[in-house]
Amino acid sequence: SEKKGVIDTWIDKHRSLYAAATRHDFVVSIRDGSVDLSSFKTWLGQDYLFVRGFVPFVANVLIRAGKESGETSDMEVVLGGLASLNDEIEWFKSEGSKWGVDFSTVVAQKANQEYSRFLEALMSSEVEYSVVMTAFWAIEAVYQESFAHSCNRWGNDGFRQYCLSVKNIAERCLENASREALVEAEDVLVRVLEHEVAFWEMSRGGQ
Ligand code: HMH
Repeated sequence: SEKKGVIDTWIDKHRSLYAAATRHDFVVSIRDGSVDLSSFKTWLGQDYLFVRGFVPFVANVLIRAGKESGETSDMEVVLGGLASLNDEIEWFKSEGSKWGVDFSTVVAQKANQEYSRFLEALMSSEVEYSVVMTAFWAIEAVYQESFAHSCNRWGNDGFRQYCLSVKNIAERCLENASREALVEAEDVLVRVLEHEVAFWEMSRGGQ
């Protein structure tokens, strides 16, 4: 953690994309309270669907952490993440009823569908564990960083610590990864950031 790892090097290299994903106008508008209600409701419905698709992805990471990781603690970290997704779904449901968003009628928009397809592709056994862990970290870290100062759901210290644990797992795996896996992991990190930007754009667009 003191020495700069490969993930931080990549984040530096793709700094403007990382900033676009974590300091998007839509998130800033949630933070300062100026958010358009219909955009917020769109985000709520779309993110609820996203999380439902994210659960099988994390379950796949959990299975791989049990089978392929050299460290027993990897599985416990991922299990903690899966458990918090259970709370997250409950949180979405209560926000949905608070704001009058009926999730049963929400249909995934294009950016959401594309993000789901990307997650499905990552569930293939062809994709290396180090690459999957990098993607997993990036997906969680974008929300942690985005909401660090505005939403306790993702801004709390426990979630911050959990993201750091996932980052440490990814870093450890990347230290022993092949040249090809490193290229793929950087590409996957960039693609997560692009999907997150598209997700915020979609939310801001409303409907
Ligand atoms: C789009 N990315 C999106 N939604 C989420 N709930 C997360 C990441 C969780 O970290």
